[in-house]
Amino acid sequence: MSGKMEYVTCTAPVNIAVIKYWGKRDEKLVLPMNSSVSVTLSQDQLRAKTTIAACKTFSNDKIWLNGREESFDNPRIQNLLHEVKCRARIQNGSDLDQLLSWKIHICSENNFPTAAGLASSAAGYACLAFTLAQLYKVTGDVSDIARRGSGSACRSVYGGFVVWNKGENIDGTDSIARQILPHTHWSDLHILILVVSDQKKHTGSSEGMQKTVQTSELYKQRVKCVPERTDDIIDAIKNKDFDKFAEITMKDSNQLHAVCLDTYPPISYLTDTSRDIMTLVHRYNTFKAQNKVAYTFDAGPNACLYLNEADVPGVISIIEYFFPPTSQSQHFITGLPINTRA
Ligand code: 2P0
Repeated sequence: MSGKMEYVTCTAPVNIAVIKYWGKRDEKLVLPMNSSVSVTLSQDQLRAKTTIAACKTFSNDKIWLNGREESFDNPRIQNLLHEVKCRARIQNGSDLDQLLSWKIHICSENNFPTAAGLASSAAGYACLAFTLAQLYKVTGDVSDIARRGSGSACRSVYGGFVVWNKGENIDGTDSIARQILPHTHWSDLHILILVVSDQKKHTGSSEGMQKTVQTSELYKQRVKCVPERTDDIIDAIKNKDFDKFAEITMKDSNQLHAVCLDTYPPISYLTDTSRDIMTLVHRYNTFKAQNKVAYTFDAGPNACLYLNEADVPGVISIIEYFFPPTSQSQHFITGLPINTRA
């Protein structure tokens, strides 16, 4: 330690789920009702970057997100920080007592537009957990630390194809993410992100999933069928079986939005344009006599399309033909090779 100040900077990527996380069995520990599977995107194009400085002379903990100061009194941040510090004390004994007593300043920013409608909290909290772990010299898996910030963040700790096992333990120790395979396993798999609307979503994910668990009958059925679907998509990834991968991805996205609509009062994230994109993808796949493109939608109207690299130019030209950008619906289209985290 240098005496007066310590600082660390790290980056973390975005991930897009193909088996969706929706619903918690423990709100405080952020333990999910079902396991989920995702693909981590390349950090060249989409990433969060966090710098944390700890200083003897800082009088308060502070945090800035994309240049704006936010409240540090956020239970998710407090929970995450508490866990990292506990682990630091266990792993390092009294060596870090001085550093752990200093206040910290956190500065985090994303390199992608908010308009992209991506789960910025996943990259942001993964980055926060990883950077804090570096600062306090915590070793080992940090996915369960990231999970305390935002559930989906635990998947952004790893690159390539990732599963977040829901776990069985009540203390959440087995609710962790792990890499299924690195991005090199299926390096021609690409993602296109279509921005349908850059409006802020009306119902946040945390609130939405809580209402679904409380009120949806259909959700009980979803929880029963996700384990088999998770095993099947992991097999499809291992076998690079795009046809199967696409079918499961689209069915799971559709089921997520079905349980949202079955929530009372209903939650509706998709728009007419989202549904038009779904129709176009199915027509394209029918025309090609196999699944060439898969759509998936998170808690918003924007589409993420999975496809093989060879199909990217053709699919982009069809999308540009049917969905020309307008002042209301701008399009942010990018081809993203999957990659590992730095
Ligand atoms: C996912 N989503 O698996 C799903 C699909 C949105 C739809 O994970 O309450 O922001 O912070 O744990 O992680 C969004 O949920 O929710 C999410 P919290 P989070 O990517």
